[in-house]
Amino acid sequence: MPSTFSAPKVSAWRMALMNASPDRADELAKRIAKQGPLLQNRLNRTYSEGDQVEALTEQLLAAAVDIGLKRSQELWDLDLSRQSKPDWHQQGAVGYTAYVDHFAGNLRGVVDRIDYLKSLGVTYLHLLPFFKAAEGPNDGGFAVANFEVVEPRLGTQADLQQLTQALRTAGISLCSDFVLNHVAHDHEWAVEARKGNPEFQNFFCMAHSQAEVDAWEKNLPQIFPDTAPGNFTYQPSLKAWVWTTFYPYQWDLNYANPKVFLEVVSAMMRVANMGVEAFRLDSTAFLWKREGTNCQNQPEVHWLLQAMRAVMEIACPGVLLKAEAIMPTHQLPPYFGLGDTPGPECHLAYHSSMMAASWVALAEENVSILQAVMQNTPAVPEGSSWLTYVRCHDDIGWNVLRPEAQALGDANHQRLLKASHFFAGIAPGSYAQGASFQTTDLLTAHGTNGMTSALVGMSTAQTSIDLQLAVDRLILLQSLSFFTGGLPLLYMGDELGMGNTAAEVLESRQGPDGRELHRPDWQEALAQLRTQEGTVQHRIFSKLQAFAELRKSLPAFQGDVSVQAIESKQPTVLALQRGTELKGFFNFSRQKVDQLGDDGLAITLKPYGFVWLQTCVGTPARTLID
Ligand code: OTU
Repeated sequence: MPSTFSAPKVSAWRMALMNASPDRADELAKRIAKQGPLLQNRLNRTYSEGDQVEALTEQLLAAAVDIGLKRSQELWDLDLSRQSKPDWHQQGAVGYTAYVDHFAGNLRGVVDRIDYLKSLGVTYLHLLPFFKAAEGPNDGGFAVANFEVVEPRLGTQADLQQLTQALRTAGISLCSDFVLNHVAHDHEWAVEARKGNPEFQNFFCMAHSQAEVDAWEKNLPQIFPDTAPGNFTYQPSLKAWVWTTFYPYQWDLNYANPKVFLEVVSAMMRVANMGVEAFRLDSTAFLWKREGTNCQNQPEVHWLLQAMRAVMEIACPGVLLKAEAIMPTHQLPPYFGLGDTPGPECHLAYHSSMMAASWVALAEENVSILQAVMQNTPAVPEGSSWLTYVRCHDDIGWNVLRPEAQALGDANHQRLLKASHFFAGIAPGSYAQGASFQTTDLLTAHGTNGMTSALVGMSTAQTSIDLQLAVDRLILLQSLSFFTGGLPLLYMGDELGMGNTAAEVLESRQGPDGRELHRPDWQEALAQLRTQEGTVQHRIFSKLQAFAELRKSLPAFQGDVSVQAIESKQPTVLALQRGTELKGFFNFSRQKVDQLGDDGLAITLKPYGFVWLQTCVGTPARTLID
């Protein structure tokens, strides 16, 4: 514990409130009264030494008050209105995610695409990391060299300010990544650590002998086993092994040092004051290391996230927190605060196992794993939402489905292995053109890369019937995501059936990361086709618009309305009930099925067909869309 970290003699935040305008001071004091006890409690659980917690709490409150007082009038007012309507983000939400450069060149270019996003019904835009990244390879920006300075390649601070402003006017919240687990090896904390500064050495997790490394590694899985094997990287200047869960140039932060938490949360709040309205908390699961465990989803992770939420509720309560924990289904609910220590945590969480399971269902033409995932998915707390998606900038990770596969009798996860072969296009009868990620071994399933359109068979279609079936598959997956989610998220290009990154472009990209396969540049020619009837682009785009419209119009699509798997009479059909009045049926087979719903509903689904029904008591079921 560095000596500089001790409680100040006079409470800085109390002083600041005394000197502030009365309306802000009153409001901030109220929020502190409400959040303070929980904040203190979670920090006490995390950090054993009492005086450290007192100092940390003081400094977090001082930072929160400072941010609250500096918040622009517009953001301050937004906070107040959102506080009185905590479900502000729940009705008719549609998300879109893109790399700034691939989507629009730079931040200014994104401003020019706002009308396009609006026409798609988008209310939430997640731009992949746009703060200063490491020189050289940087994991698509996830090796962050500075949390607060915009990456010069993408724009300036002023550009960011203008973009958040323009998005807000259009009713779109900007979501920024906030990489919690690590910083780039050229972040100033890492630079200081390498120079020998002990205060900053204590910002990182390190092992001091090969034996120590081996002891940890025994229990640790590998995220990039092929291109970045192991979880530690030897640093000659430190004579130590730095913990690097992901790439060697991404140094894991040491949250056992309370100063790290203080610095990270303070930086996040400063970014909130730039107008960012949501944070995607990258790699949340990995923050706490405990011997003898796989160092994922530890209780401290949830205590720290709840403490973070409490601080944000004081400084900027209109800002959303989104957990990126790519974990098995049963590990996800705790990120909403539904774990062993209940309490408000994240507003949003990726439903990664539902995403992966929907692809397995497509490959197998059988919904059993998907159905099991839905059965294991609890309702989320009021004011929160599942983020559902078909694809994103990462691979489809298969191993999150191991528990469901195993419970269904597939002890060795052969079904997951087969799905991965199917989408890599190496299984007989496969229509997919993806590629396996982080494994060259035909006996191991890890992940699969590829754009949706390539995975559903659009690029291999020989006939117009093939193409139609492929498009039907794409729409089926999106219809499930839009029916089930509180925040369905579209990945740039999927709304146009955009294909994999072109081979010559792939060659020009830095580094050997297989995920570049699904990181194509924007194709304006495809976008133009979306308004021409009869084109594939028009079909997909207009269907997504229709989903978005429906979600806006019906309260049953609020994010916190429960979604449950209901009995399906066919192994190829997933049947869902949303709230009391909506039902959805999704046929994952290339055969037409006559699915007899419960209540005597006679439903016929075409190959890869679906239907959303409104079933009010006493009136015949009404088809909303199919
Ligand atoms: C996240 O990924 C990001 O989405 C990736 O793009 C980054 O490479 C990574 O963090 C490091 O910052 O497990 O919860 O393809 O699904 O690495 C963190 C594998 C993660 C990703 C996985 C994921």
